[in-house]
Amino acid sequence: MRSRLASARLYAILDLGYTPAADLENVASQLLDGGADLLQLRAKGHEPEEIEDFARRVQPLCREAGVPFIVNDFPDIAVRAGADGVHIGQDDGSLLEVRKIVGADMIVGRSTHSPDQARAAVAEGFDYIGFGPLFPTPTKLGRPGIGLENVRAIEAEVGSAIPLFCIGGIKRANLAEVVAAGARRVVIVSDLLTAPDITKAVRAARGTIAP
Ligand code: 3NM
Repeated sequence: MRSRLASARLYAILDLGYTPAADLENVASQLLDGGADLLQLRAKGHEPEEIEDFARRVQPLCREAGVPFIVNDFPDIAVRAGADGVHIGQDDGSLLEVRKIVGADMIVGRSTHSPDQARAAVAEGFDYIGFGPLFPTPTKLGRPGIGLENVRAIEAEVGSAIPLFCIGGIKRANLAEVVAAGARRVVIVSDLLTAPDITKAVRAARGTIAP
């Protein structure tokens, strides 16, 4: 699964803010069919018991597709659900604390919101980072956009050490511009989950980021 991470270009997130719980398997299958290279479950505001249930439902689909499955925020749930990794934010403790729960083999990713945070995550030893939000986004309210100015430099510096996924307000409509600014890997959430044909939307995005 680490080799899948190393070559990943498009990271999709199954976000319960957009996808009703009843549609999880269906939408996960569409994201996987379209060619998502990584899949995260993000269920802000749901109870841990519920999130574990969601994770147990999505995990087998990712496993069958050979796509790493990452759980947002909950290392213990990631372990119990048989996920391949966990993603944590800036306020969710240190890598060492997470490693005590998930062990040495699981993928652990970190959200970063500035070049300095990105450098710090590499120094700490995270397996990959999100870098954003590039643009303000309703999926993660309250953060200004970083913009595209730093993307090329941070991709050259940090992205050569660990996979760096640009995130936040990225859509098929601006993806070419994001790639032209130097992004090699991206996370796209709402633009894929709200597309009328999710599989087709993922395929189009995947083709733009890595033709
Ligand atoms: N994390 P969309 S931005 C989940 O900057 C998330 O760390 C961000 O969703 C960060 O593609 C973000 O709909 C939301 O803008 C991304």
